[in-house]
Amino acid sequence: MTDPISRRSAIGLGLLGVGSLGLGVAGVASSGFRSGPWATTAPGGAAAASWSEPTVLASSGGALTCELTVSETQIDVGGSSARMLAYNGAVPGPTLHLRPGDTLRIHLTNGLEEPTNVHTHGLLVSAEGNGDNPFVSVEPGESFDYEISLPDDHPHGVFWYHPHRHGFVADQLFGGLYGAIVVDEEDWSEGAPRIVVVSDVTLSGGAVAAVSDAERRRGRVGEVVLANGLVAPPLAVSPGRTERLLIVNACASRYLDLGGLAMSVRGVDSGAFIPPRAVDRLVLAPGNRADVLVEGPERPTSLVARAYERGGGGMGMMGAVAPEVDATILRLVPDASAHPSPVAPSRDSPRDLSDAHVDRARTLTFTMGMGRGMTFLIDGLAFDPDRVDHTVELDTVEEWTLVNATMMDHPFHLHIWPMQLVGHEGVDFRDVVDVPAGSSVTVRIAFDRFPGRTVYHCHILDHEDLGMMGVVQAR
Ligand SMILES: [Cu+2]
Repeated sequence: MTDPISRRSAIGLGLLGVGSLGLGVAGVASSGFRSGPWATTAPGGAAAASWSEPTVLASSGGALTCELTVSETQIDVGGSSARMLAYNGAVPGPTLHLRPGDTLRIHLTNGLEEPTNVHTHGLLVSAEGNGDNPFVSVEPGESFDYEISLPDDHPHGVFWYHPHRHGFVADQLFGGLYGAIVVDEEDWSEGAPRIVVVSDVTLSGGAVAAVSDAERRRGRVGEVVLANGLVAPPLAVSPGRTERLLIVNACASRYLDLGGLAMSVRGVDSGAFIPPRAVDRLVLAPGNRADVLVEGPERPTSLVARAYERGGGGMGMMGAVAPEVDATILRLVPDASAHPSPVAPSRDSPRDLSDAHVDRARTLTFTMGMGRGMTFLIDGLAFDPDRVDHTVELDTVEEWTLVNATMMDHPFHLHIWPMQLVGHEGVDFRDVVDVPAGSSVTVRIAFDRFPGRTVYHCHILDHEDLGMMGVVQAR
């Protein structure tokens, strides 16, 4: 391929726009990143594990039928062992490889002592019945059969799944429940894109640490950052060759302010960037995903996540929480014998809504206040699964202005329908749109299919569990 990394810029969350932010591209040492406490060694001082990726479950003949069993399990995490929550005994859970038009059938079995369910984050599918229905509750010891049909024109890219049972989401995700979904037309037997599921966790006494009320209000951040369940794993890459990384931010609250090397971003969330955007900084809010090309370096080079300021830390009512520190996500290690991942053709974005007729405009406002404990509200209301907050007409385009009237950033996730950022260079579709403290962001949404009822919410999952979620019905 031609060198895509000719123009340095940054892809941020809505306000950064394009322009050099001056981060170095030669790795941690020269770009001013501090090393996190787990940057190069695993807990206990053991050497970091070798690279590995989750098991792949691939569809065939138009369907993927699989079992996902949720249980508390002993997991090896960066050289130590801890009790975590797992899909099929692994953290992350298996990668689901699907094609447009496929039917995904998941037999979900709940081996926990609390309810759970599963959400296919970013998939353009029905939210009704046993589809991607966030109102399903699978009780302890019970099973549920999901059947999720992808349309023939489903966007290619990386998506993910995680629990979405209100009240338990942050605890279950932080405990280890997440996995990648990739939709494309490729045959991976000849080589596959690299899956990089990034998560964070705090371990204590051989288990996932309990979190304080202050951490819930702030949005919990784990001490250890994991890539595919590993601490700063080494990925062998051939110098000068292109490697394709499909990155998922599966952290419960942590923003990933990625840098340390030059990246060519082919897309974020459901949107494709054509041509790819050359950047040396890429910020992924919780729930965001990215399709990224990197070039094999001549020297070992780390992809790092800088500590990100998301506001609220100085608020007295938040209570004391430990500061976030920089972390190494993975290390690219030169190896001339390494096989580079194939780079699939660029995909189409959803229909550009820049010039679309807007049928209706709405404003949604996030607030926090003191009630019995701190309240996290949208339009003055806490989540009620029996209330419909907004009813939208099918086959219309709406413009939503998301107003953040608080002192903390809130990443806004709408299920089912992608949101196009208004007033941005190029076409930029997101499934999670960050709304920084004290600001607003405007998006356009085509409610062009999938009648039914689903949710929108803050993807700092503690905030969602605390009530920052609403219900939208399309009809
Ligand atoms: Cu929030």
